[in-house]
Amino acid sequence: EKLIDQSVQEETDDLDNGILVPDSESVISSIKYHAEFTPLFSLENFELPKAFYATAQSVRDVLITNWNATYEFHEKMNVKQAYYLSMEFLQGRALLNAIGNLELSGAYAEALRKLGHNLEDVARQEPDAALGNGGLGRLASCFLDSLATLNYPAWGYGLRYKYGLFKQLITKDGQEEVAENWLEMGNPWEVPRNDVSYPVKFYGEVVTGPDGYKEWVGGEDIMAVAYDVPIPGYKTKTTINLRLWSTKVAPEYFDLHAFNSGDHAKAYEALKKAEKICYILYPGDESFEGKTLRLKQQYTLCSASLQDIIARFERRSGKSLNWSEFPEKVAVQMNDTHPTLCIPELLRILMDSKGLKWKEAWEITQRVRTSDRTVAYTNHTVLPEALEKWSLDLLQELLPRHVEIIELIDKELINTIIAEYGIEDIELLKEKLKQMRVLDNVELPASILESLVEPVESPILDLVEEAKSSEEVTESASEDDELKVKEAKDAGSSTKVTFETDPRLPKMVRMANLCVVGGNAVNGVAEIHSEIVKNEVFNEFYKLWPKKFQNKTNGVTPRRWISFCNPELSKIITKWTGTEDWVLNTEKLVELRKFADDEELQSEWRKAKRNNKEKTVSFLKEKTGYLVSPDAMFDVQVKRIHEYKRQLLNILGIVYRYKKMKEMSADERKEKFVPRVCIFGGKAFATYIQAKRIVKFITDVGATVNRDPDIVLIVAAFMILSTAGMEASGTSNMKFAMNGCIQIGTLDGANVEIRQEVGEENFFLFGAEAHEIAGLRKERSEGKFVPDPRFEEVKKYVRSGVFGPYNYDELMGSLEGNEGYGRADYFLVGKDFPAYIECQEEVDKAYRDQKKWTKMSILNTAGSYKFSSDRTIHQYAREIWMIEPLVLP
Ligand code: HBZ
Repeated sequence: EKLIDQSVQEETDDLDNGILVPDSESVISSIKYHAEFTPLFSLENFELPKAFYATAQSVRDVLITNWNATYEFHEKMNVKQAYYLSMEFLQGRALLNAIGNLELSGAYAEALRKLGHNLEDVARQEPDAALGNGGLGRLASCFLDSLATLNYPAWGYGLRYKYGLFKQLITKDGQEEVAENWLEMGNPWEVPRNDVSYPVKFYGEVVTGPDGYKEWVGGEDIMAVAYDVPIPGYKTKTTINLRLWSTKVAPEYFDLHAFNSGDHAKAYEALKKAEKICYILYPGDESFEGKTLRLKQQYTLCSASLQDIIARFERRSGKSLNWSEFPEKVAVQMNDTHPTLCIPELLRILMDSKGLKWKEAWEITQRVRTSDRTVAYTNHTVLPEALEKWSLDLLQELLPRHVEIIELIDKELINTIIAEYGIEDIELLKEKLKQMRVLDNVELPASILESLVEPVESPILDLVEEAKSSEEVTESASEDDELKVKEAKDAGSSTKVTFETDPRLPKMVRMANLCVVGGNAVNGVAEIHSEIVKNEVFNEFYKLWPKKFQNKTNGVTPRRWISFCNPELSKIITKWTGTEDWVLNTEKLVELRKFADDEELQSEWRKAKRNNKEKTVSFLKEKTGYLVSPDAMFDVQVKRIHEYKRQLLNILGIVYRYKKMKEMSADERKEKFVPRVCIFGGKAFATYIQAKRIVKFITDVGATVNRDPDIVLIVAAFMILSTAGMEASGTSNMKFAMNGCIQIGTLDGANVEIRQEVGEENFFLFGAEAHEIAGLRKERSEGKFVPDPRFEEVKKYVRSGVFGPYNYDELMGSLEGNEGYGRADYFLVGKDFPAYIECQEEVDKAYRDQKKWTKMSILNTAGSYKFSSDRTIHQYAREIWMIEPLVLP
């Protein structure tokens, strides 16, 4: 409460900053007003859920005022604006974040207290807006927070899924999924905009009009309707917009005739079809599923957003509309390939509705002439199975006009490749085309085939080649020879080139290639990842356009991920850095380094950590029934369950530890091991069988270990254990470092940079490095790998049935290369296992020295300054979008 009173004071002090800051009395009347006038609520019945909705509505009033002011200002200034297109925004709960950014936490806490409630309890009522799977979706949400905070003119565009990511139940059989109906009680943060809607077409056909323009006609139209979610910045009035599209039937498609004649099912068919599009977030993570519904979702996002962006451009330009200025006003960022269709969609609108020629439209889309960029692409994965490839047939059926445009883009690319590599070495050219084309397994366009000739055995040509490579050749002689070559060609001494396709395989569109060709910038999300993007995944494109490729190391918002979630530690940071400024300028965190050995800071630091652990203890008790000791080391891994993230390595390490403990006397145990609470958090994709087995395995180990009276160790997980080169970045690692957690991990993703910033001695590193992986896999597949006896021991132990009757043969077999597993231990768990458990022994040793441990912890927070999404957003703004901050007067 002291903390709250203090912040109330600070907030009242802010009144003259021009930021709207109500005091607690006006907050009370606003909450009361909404409690009375919001449907379902009444003042007499002011229970927790109702208190939440009335409180949220009252915060929304402030947000809308600021949103309107920001919107009007941006409209007037007409500067270049960035648009972040993402199929996912993992917003999570908004209440504490909104009042924190508005600096109203104190006023709201006090108001609610006077109304008989505690702010934290009220905030817990909010359903989780889980419109994302994991890192990619959460990154988008952190970016919005930074964009608003840094006063950038920018919007997010996404889809308003009725059901977010499934809820996870842990049963005796492992994970079960249940639908997450987050909108059940209504969403207090959104503003439905019935005045903003656009038609989105599927199917139909393309016709050419008398003037030569193409028109896409027939098919099915649906309507995309906007729902705006205001995104407040921290300590600024700037409130930007997250526009989420929902889908409904276009009025002309509701079959009133069928309804009137009693055929209700038929009447509602179109309605259901349209609404179905935004029903559910695809729960896939790092995997690609080529389903029609997903394609419809992607196109809805792209089409509605582009129509909206173009309408805004036209409106703001007014009479001085000039399409070539589009890249000076608009930057579109594609969050992975999911919104790739915005490239052909932009071209389609420019050509078919605005009357531009192909060349003009193409230049606007991927402008290379000036420094202004329109469309850019961020890659988040190097896993081949995650790269999107849509069937050309499916696209042809659903979006026939886009296929024509994609063919034009493919042709542009082919011409560029020919210009780069020439036609002399036809085999080389074919190879390049095969690797780089947007269309896969599709014959070359006839016009291009005609221009290519394949050399045949020709004495003249041979002679020329010979002469060219000999040093004595003179200019005139070579000119002479070229003439002969031309004559030889004209005389038909060469044959038409054929470009082999396989009729048994489907024709595909490679979305990542389309993004690289149509986009003006391509970036990875951590240094090591961007290097892999340049040197492996898109190496051919990198050779062609080296300047397109950039790195933008991810970041997370320090508001949500330290300031609001860890108030105790935040207070200490403010005290020792001497200012609250670190929340905006995380470089200030570096100041902490100076005091890392200071007894007083250390003791405050430990106390805050201890209190947080106690909160975690109550939380675990409530959620799992297990009571754990706050004295133990908490060992945490939270992320989607995936083989490459290697939760298996973690759990096998735990099993190994458990077995060793069982073999020891109590005294020996105490001496050798530090007590640990191991916590895993993460969802498995419902049909990813191996991931589900891992969940089952973790819960089985937990059940056994937790029941064991001998062992003071509870399994209920902070680690990046991925096979090196496979985790693009990781962002939980950043959150953990900010909060002073010491990490154990491989040299992968952003870990590389985190370790560099926090210092090698404050990061537990183990495992093979990215450049070794291919060789190790080869060795493995050739049967040359000799497993460590400790690895054999732990698998045998698991198979012996200590963790219950479940058959673990398949899970353990996958680490060995049993039949049926082509990719024997593809993720190299066996290879890294010994290094991992040895590294964990080092962790135990370090933990015993609490002074050293605390210092390591402080240095992690101090070194985490780089991983603020504010830094990331400034880089995108300056190096890709070319936009500048615009502070409201
Ligand atoms: O994006 C993650 C990466 O695994 C992680 O390393 C990185 O830090 C993060 C942000 O850059 N990727 C995802 O989260 N990917 C997805 O969630 C995903 C969702 C749907 C898909 C494919 C991937 O169809």
